[in-house]
Amino acid sequence: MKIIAADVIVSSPDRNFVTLKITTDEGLTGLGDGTLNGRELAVASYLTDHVVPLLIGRDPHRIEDTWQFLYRSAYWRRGPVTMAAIAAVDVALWDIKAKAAGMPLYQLLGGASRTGIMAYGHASGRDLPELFDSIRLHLDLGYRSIRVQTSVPGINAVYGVAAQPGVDGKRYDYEPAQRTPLPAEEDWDTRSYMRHLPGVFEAVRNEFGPELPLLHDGHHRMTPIQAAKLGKALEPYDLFWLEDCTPAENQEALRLVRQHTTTPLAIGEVFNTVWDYQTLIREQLIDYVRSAVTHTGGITAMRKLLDFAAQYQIKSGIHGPTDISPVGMAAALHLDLAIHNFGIQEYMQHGALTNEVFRQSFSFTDGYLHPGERPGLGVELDEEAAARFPYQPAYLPFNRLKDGTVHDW
Ligand code: CS2
Ligand code: MG
Repeated sequence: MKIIAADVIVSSPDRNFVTLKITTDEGLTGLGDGTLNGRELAVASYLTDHVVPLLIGRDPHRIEDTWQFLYRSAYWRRGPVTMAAIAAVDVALWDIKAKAAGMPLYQLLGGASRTGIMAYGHASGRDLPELFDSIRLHLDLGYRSIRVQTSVPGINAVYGVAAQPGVDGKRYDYEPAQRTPLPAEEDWDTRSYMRHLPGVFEAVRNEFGPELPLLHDGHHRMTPIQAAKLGKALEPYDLFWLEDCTPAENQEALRLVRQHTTTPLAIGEVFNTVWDYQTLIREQLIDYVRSAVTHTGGITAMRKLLDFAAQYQIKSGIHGPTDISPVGMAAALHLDLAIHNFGIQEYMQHGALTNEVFRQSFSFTDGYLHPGERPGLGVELDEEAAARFPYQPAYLPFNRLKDGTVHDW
């Protein structure tokens, strides 16, 4: 079998997506997600201008060889753009191989290790009553694990708090990337946030009881000692995890956090290779690997990363916001079902326009996701529908502290 075409499809139904479609001379096609929020065109160009010419004529079945070729022959390795481009090719090839084998991808990855994939959803509120309503909405939607994000008195805009909480029957919609010519500036103050958050979790536990798994995303904003202090303050509320509590370029920073708290830690959504995790995994400094298949070199690389993590009893917590396309989500679900060290899967639901462009076969029942039984990934792209939604420039916001200093968003 030979690759005869590779098309890069950039579309913007509810938000921008970059999809790679590989076609073989035997009529099989495979899809891969290369969406990098706010930098989509960089990956589209990397694919179109540098990778696609290298794919034509190749044997699509040689996935590992193609991965190594794209990673090593580029000379310039790692990084979000390169690894998203490699991921798009890798996932498309796994889609083709599973279709050629006539089985859903998870079967090719070793078969099912569980009957379903526990998912968590995003609840948020500008105040406690709105937050409680949002949690109830997600319980009604079938979620059995909930991420809690909340506004903070004195701060105008905080990550993760939905513009429309969905209480009035509208879809719960939090899309951080705004279709604006420049990034929106948001304000931040860590001390206000750290004073406010423990009280929110106390109220949520009082309202919903001790069992409901609760997660929170610190979104890279605290120093190591602040993260240690917050982790400790949240211990009475038994969080499933505290995510991205501090920027982790300096992996050793987590040693200080670990010294002070037993709150489980999840990190990695902005990571792109196993190398970003070496110290974190070897020294048991995290409990969950947060990478997305789309941003970490695809299924081939993610499986190796999760196998490494498994040696340290560290589990998966794959990144699944709406800026991971249904193709990237499907790839994650097949991996989630097959691996042993599965922890939890993030699941933000895509909008109606996105579901018009991407026809998916995964299901969500009583809190559990399943990739479905169709051969391959189980996602098809409607190219005519995709063409109706051309790319629109969009940026993620950024933060400034009260004194004007740029801060992690
Ligand atoms: C977040 C993301 O879902 C999460 O855990 O951290 O929503 C993140 O902000 C976006 O993916 C950025 O594009
Ligand atoms: Mg996050």
